Amino acid sequence: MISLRLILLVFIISSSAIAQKDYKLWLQFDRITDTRLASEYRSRLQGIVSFGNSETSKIATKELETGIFNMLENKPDVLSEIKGENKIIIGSRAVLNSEIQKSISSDFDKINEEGFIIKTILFKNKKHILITGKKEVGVLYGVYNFLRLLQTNKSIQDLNIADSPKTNIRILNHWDNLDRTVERGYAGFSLWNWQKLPDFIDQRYIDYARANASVGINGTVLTNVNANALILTPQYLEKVEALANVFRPYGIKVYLTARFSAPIEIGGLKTADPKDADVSNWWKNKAAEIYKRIPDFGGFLVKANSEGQPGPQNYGRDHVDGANMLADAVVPFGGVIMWRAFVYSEHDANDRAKQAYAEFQPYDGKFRDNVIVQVKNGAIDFQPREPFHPLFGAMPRTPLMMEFQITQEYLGFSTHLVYLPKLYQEILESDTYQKGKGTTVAKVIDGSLTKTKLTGIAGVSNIGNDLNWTGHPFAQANWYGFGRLAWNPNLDSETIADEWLRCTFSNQENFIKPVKEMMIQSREAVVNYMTPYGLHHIMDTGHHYGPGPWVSNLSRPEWNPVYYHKADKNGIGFDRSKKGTNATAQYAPEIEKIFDNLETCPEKDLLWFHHVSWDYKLKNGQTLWNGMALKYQEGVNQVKDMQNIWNKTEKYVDADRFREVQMLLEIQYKEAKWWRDACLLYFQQFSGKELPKGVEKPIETLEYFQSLKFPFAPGN
Ligand code: BDP
Repeated sequence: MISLRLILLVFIISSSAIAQKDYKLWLQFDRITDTRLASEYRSRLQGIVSFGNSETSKIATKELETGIFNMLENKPDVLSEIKGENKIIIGSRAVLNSEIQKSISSDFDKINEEGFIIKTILFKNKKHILITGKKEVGVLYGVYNFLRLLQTNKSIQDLNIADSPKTNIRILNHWDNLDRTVERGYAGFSLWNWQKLPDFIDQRYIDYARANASVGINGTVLTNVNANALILTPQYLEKVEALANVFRPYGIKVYLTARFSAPIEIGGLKTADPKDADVSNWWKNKAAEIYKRIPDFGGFLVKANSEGQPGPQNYGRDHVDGANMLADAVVPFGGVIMWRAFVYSEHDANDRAKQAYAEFQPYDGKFRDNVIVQVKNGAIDFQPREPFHPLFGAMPRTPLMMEFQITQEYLGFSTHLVYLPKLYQEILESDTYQKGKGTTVAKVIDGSLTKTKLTGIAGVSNIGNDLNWTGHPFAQANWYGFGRLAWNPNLDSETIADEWLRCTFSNQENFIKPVKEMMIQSREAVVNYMTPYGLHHIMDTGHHYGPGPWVSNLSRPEWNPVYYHKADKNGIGFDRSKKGTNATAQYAPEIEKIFDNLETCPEKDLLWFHHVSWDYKLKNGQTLWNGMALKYQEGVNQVKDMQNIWNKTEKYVDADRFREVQMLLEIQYKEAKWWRDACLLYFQQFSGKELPKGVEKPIETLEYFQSLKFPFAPGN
C-alpha cells in the first residue's frame, strides 16, 4: 500500500516537472553550469537597487531577483539605496537617482519611448550596472534583455547597450472564439476562460503576459478575425477589462476584432452602413464605453468583406469608408484600426493572388492617420513559401503592417518542426524596389522608408492551453522569434535560434550547433516535401491537413488546389507572367522583370509565376519532373537528418522534452513521405514519366491517398 502511494507521489512529482520544463518556455533560468562564469556573475551582481514602485517596476525587480537566484543560486539583496559596488540599479528616467540621471542623459537620446539602456556606470567611483528606459516598460524590457545575457552566457563586464523596438505595434492575433475553440489552433483550446472571467484570474494570463513582455510583444487581439459581435457587449467587455488589467503592467494593450455588422446584431439598428449617422454614432458610443473601462484599449482589428464576413461593401461603400468611420470612433481615445487587406472575391476567378492589390492599391493615401492596413506576408495565404506581397511595394502613403502566421495551418500543424523566423526573414529582406534598390519589406513596415509614425507586425498566434503552450516544443521558438523580429525586423533568424536554444535548453556547443542547423534547415525541408519550386495551396480541403492536389469539387474555383497548380499534360504551374494573368505587373519594374522572365525567375518561385513544361531544364540540369520528384525526396531526407540530429541530443535535454520531440519528428517523417508519395503519384498522371533514380517508390496507391478523410482535424 505504502509503496503504491510512493509510486503515485513520484509520478505526480515527475509529471508536474514535465509540465514545468515545457511550460517555462525560454524563461527556464537554469543554473549556470560554467563555474568560472557563474562566479564572475556573482561578483558583479551583489544586489539590486530598484527605483520606482509601480506595478511594472515591481515585476522588473522580481524578475531580476528570481532570475538571478535561479541561475546563480545566489539571492541578491534588494536594497533601497546604492551602497558599495557591483549592484544592479534599475528604474526609469523619471525616478532614477538624479546624479545618475544626469550622467547618462545623452544616452536617452539613443532610445525611443519603449527602449532601454543597459550600461556599466560609475557611481561614487564604484562600478554598477544600470538598467533604465524612458518609461517603466522600457526598464522591464531591459531587465529581460539583461537576463538573456546571463541565460546565453554573455559577458557583463563592460556593458553599453541601447536598444529600442523598431515598430510600434508588436501584436499577437488570437483567432480565438468565445466558445474557446481556436480557428487554426493546434495547441488545445483558447487560453481565455470567458466563463470564469472576470472574477477568476488564471495564473496563465500572467504567465502569458510575462512571456510576451520578455520578447517585447506589446499587444494582443483577443478574438478571432471571423468575429462575434457579442464580445462588444457589456457582459463580455467586463471580462476583457479584467484581462487588460492583468496585461497592463507588462506593457501589453488589449485589442478586439470588430464585427462590421455589430450595430445590427447587438445594437438594434437596421443597417451597418458606415455612412449612416446612427451607425457611426453607435460605434462612437461603443468606443467611449470601451475606453471608460479600458483607458489604454488599443483599438480594433477588422476583417471585412472577406470570406463571407460583413463589411462596407454590403452597403455599396468601400474599405476606406468602413475603416475611416471606425477610425473616427476611436481617435479621440488614441485608438487605432488595423484593417485587413486579406480579400478575394467570389466574382473574380481570374487570379486570387492579384485581388488584394487590385482592391487596396487605389486607396493609397485615403485612410485616416490612425488606420494601418494589415497585409499578409504573401498574396495568397500563409503558404510554406510565397513571394512577398506586392502591396508592400505599392502603398507609400499608407501605413502597412505585416501579418505573419505563427500557427502552422499550412505547415503541418503542431506536429511538424518548422522554424518560421527563417520564413519571416526571407520576406522581410525581400526588396520591393519601391524607392530603388534596398527598399526592403522590413523598411516599409518599420516606417524608415515612408517615415510613417504608425508601424506594426502581427502574428497569428500558435498558443493554446496545452501544457507546453504551442503543441510542439519547437513551436515555442516561432512565438519567440516572431516577438524578436517584431521588435527588430532586421534581426537574423539564425541568431534568434541560437538565443532561443540557449534560453530554452542548454548552452553546450555540442548541442547548439547541430540543433540550430536542424532548425534552420527545417523551413526548407517543409517547402521541399510539401510545395517545392513555387507550388502552393495544394493542401487538403477545409482543414488543410495533408496533401490534396486533386481536390477540384469546391464551389469557388480558388478554393480548389487544381486552380493553383494547373497541372496538365504540358506541364505545371500558374502563369502569372504577362502571358498569363500578369500578376507580375503588380511589382516594381525591376522585380517584375525578374519574376516575369522564365530565365530569371528564381527557381524557388518558378511554379508560382510560370506554367512550365515537364521537360523544362532546371539550372541543375534536371528536367522539371525529375527535379520536382528529387525535391520531394530531398524534403523527406531532410526530416530524416533532423531525426538523426535530435537522436544525438539525449544527454543535453531533459528526458521528457527529448522524447516528445523524438515522437513528433517520427510523425513528421511519416507525413513527409505521405506528402511526397501522394503528390508525385498525382502529378505523375500528367507528366506520364517514371520517378527518377534516388526517389523512393510509393508503397500506397493514389486511390488510397485520395480516400483518406479527416473529419475531426483540429482547428477547422
Ligand atoms: C485562412 C484561414 C481562415 C482565416 C483566413 C483569414 O484558413 O481560417 O479566417 O485565412 O486570414 O488562411 O481571415
